[in-house]
Amino acid sequence: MKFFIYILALQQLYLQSVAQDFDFFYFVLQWPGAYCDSRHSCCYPKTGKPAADFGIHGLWPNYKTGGWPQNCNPDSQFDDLRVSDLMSNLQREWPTLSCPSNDGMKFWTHEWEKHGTCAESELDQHDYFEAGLKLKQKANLLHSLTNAGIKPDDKFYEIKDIESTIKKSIGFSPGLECNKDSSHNSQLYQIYLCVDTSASNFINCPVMPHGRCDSRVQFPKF
Ligand code: U2P
Repeated sequence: MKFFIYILALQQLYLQSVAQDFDFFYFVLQWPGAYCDSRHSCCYPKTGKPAADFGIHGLWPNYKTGGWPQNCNPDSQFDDLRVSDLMSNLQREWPTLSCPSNDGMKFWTHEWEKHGTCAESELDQHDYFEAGLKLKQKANLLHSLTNAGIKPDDKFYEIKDIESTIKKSIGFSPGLECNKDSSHNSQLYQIYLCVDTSASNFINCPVMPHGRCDSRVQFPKF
């Protein structure tokens, strides 16, 4: 009998650990012009106005059936000492835009504690942030878009042209998310790229995020 209970307890432990697993990541980049030119407006980080480039929003573990795990390990808090070698890159590539103005710690803490802790089976804190930085470099989205004539100049572009340009460049279709500016124009806000569980290769999206984009969208200046 004791042996039976022991086996049941082991099985329970196993199920709990598997339940926290995930199938792929969304690597989410945000266009600062669209973040700022919307309902919530924005505040520049204390380190100054970010570059006119996509910034990292997050690297989010997801399930291929839809949905995602979050806040998986309350014992694993964000510790800036673990990413001290990445700090200037984080400030440049993963800038916070929320108000009031701050140095980014709050944003990275949120992303680590909500999302990163659900991928700890694959990446520790340092590797999680480093993976985000490497993926940003690998994607090089603004470069591909501007090369194809799609620029952040307040003009409107066909959503299918944005999609096909990114597909041509990274090999896989992105998910696109739009928001509305103060005149209710649909504008390009976030780009979702799907990434394997090692956080190093782009893959086909098992499930696409809901994007709310019109067929033509504005690419706002920043
Ligand atoms: O879409 C609104 C917020 O929901 C969270 N989100 C969305 C999609 C997904 O796959 N995973 C996920 O976490 C994001 O929350 P945040 O990380 O910003 O707290 C997103 O902003």
